[in-house]
Amino acid sequence: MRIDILTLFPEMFAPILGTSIPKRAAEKGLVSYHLTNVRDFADDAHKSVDDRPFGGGPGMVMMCPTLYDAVEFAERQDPRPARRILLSPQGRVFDQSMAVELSKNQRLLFIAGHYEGFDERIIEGLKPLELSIGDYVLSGGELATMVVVDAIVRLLPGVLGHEQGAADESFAEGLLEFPQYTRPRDFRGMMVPDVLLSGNHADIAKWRLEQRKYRTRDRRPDLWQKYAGGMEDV
Ligand code: 4FV
Repeated sequence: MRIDILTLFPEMFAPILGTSIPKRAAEKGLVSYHLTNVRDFADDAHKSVDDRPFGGGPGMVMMCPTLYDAVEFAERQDPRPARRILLSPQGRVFDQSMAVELSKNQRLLFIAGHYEGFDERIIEGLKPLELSIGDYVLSGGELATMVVVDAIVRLLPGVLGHEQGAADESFAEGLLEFPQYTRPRDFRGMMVPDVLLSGNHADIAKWRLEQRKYRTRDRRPDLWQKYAGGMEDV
């Protein structure tokens, strides 16, 4: 998979993409990262990429010409068509099923914004998939891009070895994960549940499913509604 990232702060990405699983995935040749600084496409003396909003109001808006030039330049660097993804609070809220779906693409191109947001014609013309990582306002799209890239890259075949674990089933079945325990058995008087030490795999599986249901019902009524369709005890 080829991942292009268009940003005003390319220096933010090296620590994240150059560490742990995202790094190893690139070392294995399963993904390549390509950073493009949008400001390199500003053609006025002040290298400006943003301007005041028509109609007034606070803040600045990212301009069309610079961003279009940056996208078209990045896309010319590889013949494979790119799935354009723009990070913004107005987007669909990202989740595991979207990570799975996006991990099936050959090429992704992320547009990370700053300021108040984007000139609407960037969305109208470039028709990116608008993604939000949650209902809060960040100072830029870079952190959101890193979150989405991390969630996708770890799903690429061959990236995760034995790490591929229970966590990945999370959400896949619509339930939160069961509680995990490891040594020591007794930590400051807090014991590991006996069932997990029983060796009885049927009992362990039963207990874990009960825990997943209880946690989901208790902590995520939205997920429980989807899973249990509101039925009390399933
Ligand atoms: C955001 C989010 C987000 C809004 C203005 C960057 C900021 C600035 N992106 N999920 N939540 N973006 O807050 O994706 O452009």
